[in-house]
Amino acid sequence: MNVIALVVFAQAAAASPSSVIRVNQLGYLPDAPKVAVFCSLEKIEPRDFVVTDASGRTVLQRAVTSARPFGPCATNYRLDFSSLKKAGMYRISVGGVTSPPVRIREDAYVGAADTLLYYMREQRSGYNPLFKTAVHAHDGIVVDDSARAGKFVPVTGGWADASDYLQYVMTSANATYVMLMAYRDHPGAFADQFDSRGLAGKNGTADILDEARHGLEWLVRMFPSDSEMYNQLGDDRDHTYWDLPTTDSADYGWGKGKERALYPCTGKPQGLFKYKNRSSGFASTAGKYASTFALASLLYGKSDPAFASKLRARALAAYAVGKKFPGVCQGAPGRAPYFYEEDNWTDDMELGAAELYALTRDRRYLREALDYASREPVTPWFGADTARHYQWYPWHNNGHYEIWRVASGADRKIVADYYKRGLQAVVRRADNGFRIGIPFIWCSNNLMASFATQAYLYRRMTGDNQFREYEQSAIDWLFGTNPWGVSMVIGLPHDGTFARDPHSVVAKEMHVELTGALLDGPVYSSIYRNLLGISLHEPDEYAPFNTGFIVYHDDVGDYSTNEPIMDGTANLSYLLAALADHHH
Ligand SMILES: [Ca+2]
Ligand SMILES: [Ca+2]
Repeated sequence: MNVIALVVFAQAAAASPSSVIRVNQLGYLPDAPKVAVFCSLEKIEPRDFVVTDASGRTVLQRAVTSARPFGPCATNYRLDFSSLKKAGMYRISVGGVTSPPVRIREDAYVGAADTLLYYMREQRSGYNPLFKTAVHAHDGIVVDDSARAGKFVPVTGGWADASDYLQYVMTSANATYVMLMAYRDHPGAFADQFDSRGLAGKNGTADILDEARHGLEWLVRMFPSDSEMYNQLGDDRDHTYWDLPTTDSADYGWGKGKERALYPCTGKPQGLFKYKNRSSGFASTAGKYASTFALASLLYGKSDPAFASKLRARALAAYAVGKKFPGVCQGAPGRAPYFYEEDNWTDDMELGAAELYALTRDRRYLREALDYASREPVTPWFGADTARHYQWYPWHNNGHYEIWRVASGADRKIVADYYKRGLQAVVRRADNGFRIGIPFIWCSNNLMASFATQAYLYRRMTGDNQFREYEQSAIDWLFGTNPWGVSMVIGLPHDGTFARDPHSVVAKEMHVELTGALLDGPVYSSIYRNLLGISLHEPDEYAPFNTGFIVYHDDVGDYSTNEPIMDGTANLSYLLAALADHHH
């Protein structure tokens, strides 16, 4: 750090207030729980808080609710203004501190799920509407499989996974699945303002279906025959150069910028260099193909029967592969020790079986779905302190909800209780002022979104509101009720406080705002300190709030907390669509 930077750093620190009120910047639904959080770096004891309306009139005065300190907040109070239901713009004041604008609006979430799609379109491989040209158009060449190594397979398409350009069926199938599910349950939440290539202009199809179809077509290419199931495109040789997708010069052994390496599922540990994964079968990937294709086949039955018929056949074939080869097909490491370490597969087969039952009405699939569900009732990170990278994935198990949709009586109660057990395990850890009980491992925002989604699904399935405050706290956290006061989705809301320096070469070199991107989110400070090759490029504007057990940096150099993530962004689409559609 040079001397000038040190001076700027000192000034920024001196100017930072030591007490703040954090709010959900996107806004509060009139009938939802409404809580702001007061955080002070010092020990202080305010008594009442007041809410004033746009004309400055006091509309509510209440006692603060004390809470256990959390992270940098030595003093934490919850400011519960749930009784205020009238739409409007307000401010909250306590102890000489005033909040950012507080919005109460029926339509607080309208359009929010569509905003996520800006980032999805920006991440496209094949034709990319930001660059207005095809990117990564030559994929790919099979590696790591003695029978087919060296074979070219046309698999251009899909989405770059994050700010690197690797592509995974694991994350892409889940992203596609969740977008289809969001459209099925909340079609009214989505608009039609873009065409199938992602360019501005209506095409008669909801934009979320345009995006899901972009994913589906890539997934069909990645599972071209019953004996060829591909899992990953590219590896961390991608990280050698920090360049744009249009000029990606990664070299997979046959020249810079040529075809990328294509990894099949093999059922055996994989890794071309020093590190190996722990792959043991096909089912984690096969189950995801099956569920995504089966749900899509149902949705396209009327509008595109030929495509629906093809998807049905691929869904049945994928599920059969998963049955034959139980176990996980993990991400393949390259030269670094980081890879997607998915250790569970019964969740994926459960979801596949549930969707195949919905599609075929063959009761064998429902029985198998229930059997798989009983083998992992609770997604194991719920209630845990830590987990390996993407060890329990998807972050929440949509299979329980999908069984509930098609099952009856006692079976519906069984799967609702599975969700309840997971929610209880997180809530037991959430006695702090932010009511947050997730572990702050890498990609904590995905855990936050999935906890809220599971709580929402449980509430919808049972009418039981006992987790409602925690569901809302997780949503609020994502939109600014966190120690840093930062919305974790870029551009939501457009006048809010959100990341200006995400870890992204596209944002940096193209000078574009990555609207709609969900960031990785805060991590344990112990994780941040131990990551390889990580450093901040500028003074940390949030330094006073990075003194606790978790950290977040709005800095292009922090790939652990400030990198946008494709699957997390898509995963959030269901929850935001449901919140936009909250009367139904
Ligand atoms: Ca459209
Ligand atoms: Ca899994």
